[in-house]
Amino acid sequence: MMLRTAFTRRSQRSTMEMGGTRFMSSPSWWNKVEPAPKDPILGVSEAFLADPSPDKVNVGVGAYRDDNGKPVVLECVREAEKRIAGHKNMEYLPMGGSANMIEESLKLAYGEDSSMIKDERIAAIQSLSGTGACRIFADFQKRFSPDSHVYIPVPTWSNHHNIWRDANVPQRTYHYYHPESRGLHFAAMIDDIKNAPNGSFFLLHACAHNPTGVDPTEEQWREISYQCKVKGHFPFFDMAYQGFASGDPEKDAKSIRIFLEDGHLIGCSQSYAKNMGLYGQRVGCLSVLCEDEKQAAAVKSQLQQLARPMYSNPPVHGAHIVSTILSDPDLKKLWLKEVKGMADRIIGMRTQLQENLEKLGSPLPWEHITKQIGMFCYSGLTPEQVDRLTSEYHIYLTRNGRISMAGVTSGNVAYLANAIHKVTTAA
Ligand code: PGU
Repeated sequence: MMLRTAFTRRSQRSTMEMGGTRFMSSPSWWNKVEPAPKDPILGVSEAFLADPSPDKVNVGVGAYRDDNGKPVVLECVREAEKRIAGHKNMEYLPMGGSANMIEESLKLAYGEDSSMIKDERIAAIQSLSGTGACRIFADFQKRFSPDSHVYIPVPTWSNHHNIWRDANVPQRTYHYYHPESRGLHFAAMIDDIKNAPNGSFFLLHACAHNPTGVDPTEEQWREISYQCKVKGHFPFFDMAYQGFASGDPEKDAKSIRIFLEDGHLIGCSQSYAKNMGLYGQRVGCLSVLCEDEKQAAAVKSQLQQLARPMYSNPPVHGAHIVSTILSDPDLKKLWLKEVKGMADRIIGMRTQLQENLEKLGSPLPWEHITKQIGMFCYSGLTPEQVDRLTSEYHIYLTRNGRISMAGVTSGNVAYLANAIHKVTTAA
């Protein structure tokens, strides 16, 4: 504190001495810069950390916690780290990242025996997790389809808007969520697909839609794929939660597989933040399915060239962890078991939250808590009710009413339910 005061006083001086000459110090060129608005998701984590209350609960950020509310490092990750320790150097990866990690990632998204992988039709690079994959893709879109828009669902993960904005790609929206039914606004979504100009870019959440927890059924995906095909749209799948919807990464890739069966060329962002708990390692994969091997090689080289001036090449440790796990049958089996364990704990918490609210005699409907899937519950709480949860109960969540079910535990579910009941029934 003392230090900061002394520093401020010194920096406020308007003149300074140098070599016997007095200089007027001019104001910095950034002195008109205003503070950036708080991030709607990560800003919630900051506020949570700053709250000294022992009762505080963080159901803001989508980060998995165990039933004691503690961050989890998966056993398969611990084991992979042991195997890596002392056996890997810390050299730069190639610009495109780890070839082995990429190959394993493509198998997860496109299918173990995908002919597209064998035919080398997929241009893919290791990315800085899901965010980095989306951003490189958005830049690629801008560079090679400069007049195109991107169609984004309403609502979506807030950072999608930032990513495509900073890549200078204009955004349009398509209907997705239907607030009254708390389900998919399927008919309106299809209309928007039909009404978009031919060849539009559509951003789709592959599974466990964030923030709504509402996914199309298999049959609805088939219709979405068909309509996109009729219009020649380009689907870009953001798959940040593979495994978190059903507990099985294979099942959660169904949307993508349907589009592949229908002969689409697609783009795909994969993240290991959630399903391997590698949040801070920033490891993911960006892929673009091309018409042939030659085109894929060209696209890959361009994706690499977009990455080069930004961060040169991706971080190495997370890539080693992922490739160690996915290329060893026993570790992969352990991973699949652990993903299922995380998904199941969340499903259990959904049931408990709903039951607790019903036990309290809440007059409101809460079935959507158990109907929705993935990490989030789109609760229907208003921004004002969220503010009360935070100010009166130290419960932190985003103002759109999204509850990260991954932060709900046997220890805090009753407290959470009680607080929700209070702010939704009492004035
Ligand atoms: N795509 C979607 C749909 C996401 O929900 C997230 C993370 C990402 C991509 C990016 O995740 P990476 O960590 O870059 O792989 N959303 C979380 C995490 C916090 C955040 O906003 O980045 C969330 O709470 O919505």
